Amino acid sequence: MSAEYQVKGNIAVITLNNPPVNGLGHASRAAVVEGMQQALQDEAITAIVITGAGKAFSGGADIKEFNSTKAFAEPSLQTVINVIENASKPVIAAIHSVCMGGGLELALACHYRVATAGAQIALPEVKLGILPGAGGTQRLPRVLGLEMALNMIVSGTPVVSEKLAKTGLFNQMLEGDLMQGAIDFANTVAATRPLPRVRDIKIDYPNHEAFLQFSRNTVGAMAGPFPAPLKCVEAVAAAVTMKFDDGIQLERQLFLELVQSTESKALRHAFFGERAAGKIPDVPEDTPLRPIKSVAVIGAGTMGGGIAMNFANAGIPVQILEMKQEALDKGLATIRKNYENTLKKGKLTQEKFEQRLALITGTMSYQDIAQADLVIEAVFEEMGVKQQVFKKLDEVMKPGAIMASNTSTLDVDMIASFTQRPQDVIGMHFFSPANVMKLLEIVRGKATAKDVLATVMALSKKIKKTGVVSGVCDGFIGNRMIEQYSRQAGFLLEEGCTPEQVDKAVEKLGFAMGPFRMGDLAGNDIGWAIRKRRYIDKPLVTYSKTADLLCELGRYGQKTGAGWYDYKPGDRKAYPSQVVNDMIVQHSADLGIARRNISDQEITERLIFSLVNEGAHILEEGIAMRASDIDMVYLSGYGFPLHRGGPMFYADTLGLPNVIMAMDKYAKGRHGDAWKVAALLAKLAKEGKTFN
Ligand code: T1G
Repeated sequence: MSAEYQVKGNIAVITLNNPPVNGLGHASRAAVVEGMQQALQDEAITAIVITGAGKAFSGGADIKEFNSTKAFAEPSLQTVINVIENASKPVIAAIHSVCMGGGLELALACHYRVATAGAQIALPEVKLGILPGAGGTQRLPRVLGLEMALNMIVSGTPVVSEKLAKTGLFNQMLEGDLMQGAIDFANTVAATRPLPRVRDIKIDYPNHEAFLQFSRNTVGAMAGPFPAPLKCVEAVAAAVTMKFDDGIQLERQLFLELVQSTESKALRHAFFGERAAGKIPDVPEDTPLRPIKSVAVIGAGTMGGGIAMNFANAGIPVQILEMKQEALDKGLATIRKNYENTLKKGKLTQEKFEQRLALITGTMSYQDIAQADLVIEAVFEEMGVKQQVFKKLDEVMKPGAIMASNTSTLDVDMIASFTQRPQDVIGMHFFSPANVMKLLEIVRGKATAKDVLATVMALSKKIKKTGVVSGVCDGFIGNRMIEQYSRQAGFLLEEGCTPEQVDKAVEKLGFAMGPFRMGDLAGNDIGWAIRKRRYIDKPLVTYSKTADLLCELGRYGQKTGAGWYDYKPGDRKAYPSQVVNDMIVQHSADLGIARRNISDQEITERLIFSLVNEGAHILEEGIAMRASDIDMVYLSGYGFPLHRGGPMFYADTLGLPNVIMAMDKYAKGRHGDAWKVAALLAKLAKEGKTFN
């Protein structure tokens, strides 16, 4: 049963009980209606209290049901709401902890609402690409006023209950025991008639048109590819321009349009994907964690400094070990500057600024970090250097210390073999800038202990990262896939494209930055070093030479003032470069390639499907545990457009047979070997299935 019915004196109490957040799934909805009917038929009952068990009043409709018919199976949420609002006895919502989405809409249908402080109140549907679909856009403005309600609905941002204490949302803020307070309140209103209904509140907003037009303009400007925010404005507008029932009808129509949209399905996929990534099937959720009370970072460069900031931001003391005083001083100065910039922007209080700086110290002695619970090396990306570091760590670190490498591609098993305790070694691959990018690839070595893995996964949440587990392979998940993407980008240049054409094509798809602008930002010399290693390790894998020719010209990107594009001092804008375009045309001639016009569709298919195919290989090899993990890597670490849901989800929406048809076409062209369809992709397509 996912709602319990109790009687306390003359008060009926219906308690939602559908852990973890009392999602209003079909069983809960049916139980509430059953409880309401029982209370209304029982003459001894004078009032009804509805509340939630555990850590929430209710987190809203059960999003898991949206892709099935259960979400709308009777009793629908609308039916539950009508039963409550039209009840002949007063219904009181007793709110605590979390009251969101459909949970808040259910509370708004009650005649009264009481709450304890600290409850998160929100209509966050817009974050899932939908809008409140059970009356929230019509009732919330009636208790909060048009502006506050519209801000909450368009942003989806929670407001803590005490901040709403003086609004029409709550009849009373309770201290002490919520249930007792609610029952006492219920007894005081049991005889009150007529029953106050939110829908009967009149909204007096004379110049609402001007406000709504302003809202349309501002919301439209920031909504990007997502249709939901503007539809939220239209639904809320109905609260002041239409009769209540007409407004409800419009809200329902807009909700149904949005819930079927690809954008919303992508956002719901990302919501669950982020949570699924934290689950490791063979590591029990109650695995005891190793306490992480102090951290050490080796290397005070860009990565080391950024990594250290994550822990200071989470209130964990962190020591940075650097062997050269000058490098250490420079690294600490950069961290201070980063925090000063945040302080200047008003995104950090002076107190937090000082706290965080105080948590970061520097040292040049390995002995000083020996007692750290976790040490992360962020030294030069070369196995010999890693070997020296890990041998030293093995000597000095206390027993049980977790030793992590921030390597972006190297073999974590080999790194672990440099120590006598491979079970304590793991990969923690941060993405630059490490204090900003959400993605953390957690690389599980063959010997990595389960409690080490569980500890680092839990720590990723504490430092506000999206932790995704990867097995050991060259490039793990993200960089292994981006290699194929980069190969295709280079081949496209040789066959007829300019860097700008390729970038514009994927940016039109929604990427923040195409491959060539990204290379100029990150530094083209980084890819150059990796390719030099791969020419030796994998001589059969072909690459375009254009990127090497570019680096031989010293055009490493923004840091050298020139890359695939030209740059002007103090100006980060990328200007197409005649020098580069001439180099590319000459290279095509040297290869005897007749350059041709290439469509944006071919560009985006070759770039994205190369990611999808490599992702399928990664899945079938067990490097990634699930397709949504791969999507989370690309959404949180590589700027894949959120409204497309990640490469694997995007392929699902196109239909895998269509992906294979396109790949077969490209397999007939140059470097056709790059288009060998992964067995898993072929199997899923043949069976009419999807990755997710
Ligand atoms: N439906 C189904 N499962 C949900 C859920 C929901 N609404 N909310 C959370 N979960 C699961 C989540 O997947 C995870 O599962 C577990 O609960 C803990 O979540 C008609 C249509 C409520 C603030 O958008 O913001 O109502 O991984 O890790 O950090 O207008 O969850 O353990 O198996 O996030 O304590 C609107 C979304 C729905 C709220 C709790 N509501 N949820 O945060 O835990 S649409 C939302 C959250 C709707 C109506 C419309 C947060 C939370 P698992 P968690 P948390």
